[in-house]
Amino acid sequence: MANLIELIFKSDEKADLFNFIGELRQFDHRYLLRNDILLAFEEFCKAYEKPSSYSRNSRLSRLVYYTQEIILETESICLVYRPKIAKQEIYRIYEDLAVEALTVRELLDIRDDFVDHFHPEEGDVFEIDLQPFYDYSPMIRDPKNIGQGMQFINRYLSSKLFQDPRQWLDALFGFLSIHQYNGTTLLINGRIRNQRELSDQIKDCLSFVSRLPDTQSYEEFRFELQNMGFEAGWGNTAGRVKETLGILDELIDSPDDRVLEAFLSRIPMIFRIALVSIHGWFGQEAVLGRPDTGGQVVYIIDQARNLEKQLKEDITLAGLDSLQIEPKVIILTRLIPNSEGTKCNQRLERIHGTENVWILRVPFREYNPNITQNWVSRFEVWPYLETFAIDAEKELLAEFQGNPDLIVGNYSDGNLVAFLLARRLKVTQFNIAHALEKSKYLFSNLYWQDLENVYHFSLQFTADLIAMNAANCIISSTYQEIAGFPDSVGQYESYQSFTMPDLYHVVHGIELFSPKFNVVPPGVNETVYFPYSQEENRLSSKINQLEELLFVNEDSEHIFGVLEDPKKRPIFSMGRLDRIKNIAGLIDIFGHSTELQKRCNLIIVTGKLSVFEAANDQEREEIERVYHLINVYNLHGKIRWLGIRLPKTEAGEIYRVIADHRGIFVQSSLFEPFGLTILEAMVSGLPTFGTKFGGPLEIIQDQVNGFYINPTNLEETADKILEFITKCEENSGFWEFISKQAIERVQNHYTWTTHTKQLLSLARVYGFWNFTSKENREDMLRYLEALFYLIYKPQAKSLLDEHMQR
Ligand code: UDP
Ligand code: LCN
Repeated sequence: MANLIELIFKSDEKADLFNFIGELRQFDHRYLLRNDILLAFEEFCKAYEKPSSYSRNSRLSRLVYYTQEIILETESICLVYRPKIAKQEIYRIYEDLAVEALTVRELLDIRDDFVDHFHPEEGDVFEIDLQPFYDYSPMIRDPKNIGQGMQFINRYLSSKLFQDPRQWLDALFGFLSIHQYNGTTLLINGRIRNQRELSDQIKDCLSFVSRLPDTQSYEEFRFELQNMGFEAGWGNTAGRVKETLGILDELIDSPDDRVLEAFLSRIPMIFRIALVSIHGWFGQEAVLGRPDTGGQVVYIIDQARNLEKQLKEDITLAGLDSLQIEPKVIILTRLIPNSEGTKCNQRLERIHGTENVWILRVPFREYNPNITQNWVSRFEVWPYLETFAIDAEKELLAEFQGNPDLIVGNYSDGNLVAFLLARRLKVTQFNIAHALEKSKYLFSNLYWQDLENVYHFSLQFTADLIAMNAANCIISSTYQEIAGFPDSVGQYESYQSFTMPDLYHVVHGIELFSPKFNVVPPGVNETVYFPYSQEENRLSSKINQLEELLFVNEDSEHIFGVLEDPKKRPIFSMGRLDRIKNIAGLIDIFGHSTELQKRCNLIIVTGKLSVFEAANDQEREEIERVYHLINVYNLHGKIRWLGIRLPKTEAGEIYRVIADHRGIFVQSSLFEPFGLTILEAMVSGLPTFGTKFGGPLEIIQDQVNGFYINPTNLEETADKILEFITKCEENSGFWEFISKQAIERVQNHYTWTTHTKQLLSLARVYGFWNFTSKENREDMLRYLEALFYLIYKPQAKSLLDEHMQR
């Protein structure tokens, strides 16, 4: 039993626990989540006149604080207690306060029973358990190191090199022998036949290059190196070759993780990368703000552009320029024949400002053209992915003229396709979630059958389980994405155990302590998003036009609202009209506070503002909700709503124009997996108020370089904004102070240069790890394939049948 519960039972707080359970029974629902539980505790403390110290410091308060959910059963309660990150305990407490610990299996049965889907007399439900596959791989121990897989693996591998040098040096030699580019051998040739010869030749080669001037070009001594057994790839100058061989020499003599990391980061083994992103409108112009089209597109284009830059730098430094190596990055997406004026019907499109970064669009097979010729919601793409992967494989091989060296999946659909491709091509697979829908929608798994009609979570969650377990490495933008906070569950953590009533139970869905997890945050495109004070870089010709657009212009089709006093401080927000983005919630916050309306205007940018333009019910409802709230609170004259899609550079300038007016940015999502708009606003110098649900909690440091809000608490949020505005009015430097802090936060922690360097290091380290450990993952991959064929495909088939009727 949990120590804490034991202590409560031994103290006079036992009676409090009894009374608190009584309080919980006053709720008219039986499944209580953390917010309900905290509210009930607040009520309990009031009703029982507890001192304020009790609600914070008592044992019961601690138990309540770390309890994630409570299910009220007829004669007992079932409590899910998360005493610390990535640890869950389950208890049943009976009316007489007898306690028993429950297993995950029992919890899943209780949840099924709650929704009347527990029928033991009909036999067990299929149980998915991936734990056995992780039993033999090394595991991180301390939760605070979750998400630092690369450091862990480097330490693990270097200790192996130390403990068992013979075997590991053989492996290292084997690894160095396999590298080539289009048939040209790199690094070492057949003159070096084993690790012992490698060791000897390194010393000879080091003494040879040490006699050369550091700046001497590799081309001038390449034949001497070749004779000693070394091919291109060690460096572009004598100095660089000396350094790289020196690091390898040190690694062989006294291995440690730092040296291993330094060495691997120099190995030229990545030249061709496929980034897979299927759903939405993937393009460079006029797509942001369209349904399913937001940060993921921005992220991938910026990442691809920076990858090319970094690969080129690495190739030059490795001394490979003379081999005419051209790194290539392909963003694989779907081609949409009815492209609505976008370029999404073009097969190939080069990314602006790059030499060899392409969008490659492959169409879904036709099936029912009413569906497949058009945009398909991300919740409905599932039936088309397997054949898409088969078709895309051929196109990728043709475009790359060979295999890619790395496949990176994005979002559930892209990750599944990455899995299918990586499996067939035997290439390292990386995953990026962007948003795991499971944590976005409350009870999405428990009520999946009711939601299936619209969301098809049975497919999405199965695809997630397959792809996240198959991936060699998972890139997350924040730590919380993996393992949450002390008081909230992480996005990946929510896949550890869950029930899909009548379909399956997941008793161990993902291993959070696996070194496959790596936190690598994204950056912002610094040529588009930069501080408002950098006058020299700003779009001076456009500023007046954007001022007019934001504050004055009247255009009934794309702009709603005329400001009574355009000089008031602007509160700004920009986002898609997705329900979770909660743009309407911001109107509610603003409408709720007359004081806020007195002192500020609200300016909102979304891709559209007419119900006739809505692409789906969610968008339509959100647009209607916004108009409704504007009328209910009578916000006319105080709000501007722009349904526009601006070219990228102008979208960046908008934040700066708002900053010129000493405005603020508010991001009011009900849940935000990461939140690129937060980075964009902060680096532009806007004091930013970000939702405390999700990624912004990690980007912003509250009161230091921005502010947290709970957008469901209208009054509290309005008060926080008002408090800031009052401080700015009382102290003319306060806005500038927070603005400066916000800029520094992004510039110091969120850059694409750091991101791509880390990503490429990961690609090398995980490539080496797979090679040297000879980790046999085939058993797990076979199990995952079984899930694909036996669960995913039948569900996809029934969705396809439904599509064929439309
Ligand atoms: N964006 C835009 N116009 C819009 C809505 C969004 O240009 O009407 C851009 C925004 O600047 C950001 C991205 O789309 O670059 C949204 O990314 P974020 O991570 O904030 O949210 P997502 O839409 O991915 O959930
Ligand atoms: C998807 C989201 O919803 C955002 O929170 C992220 O910032 C974006 O993807 C990029 O990863």
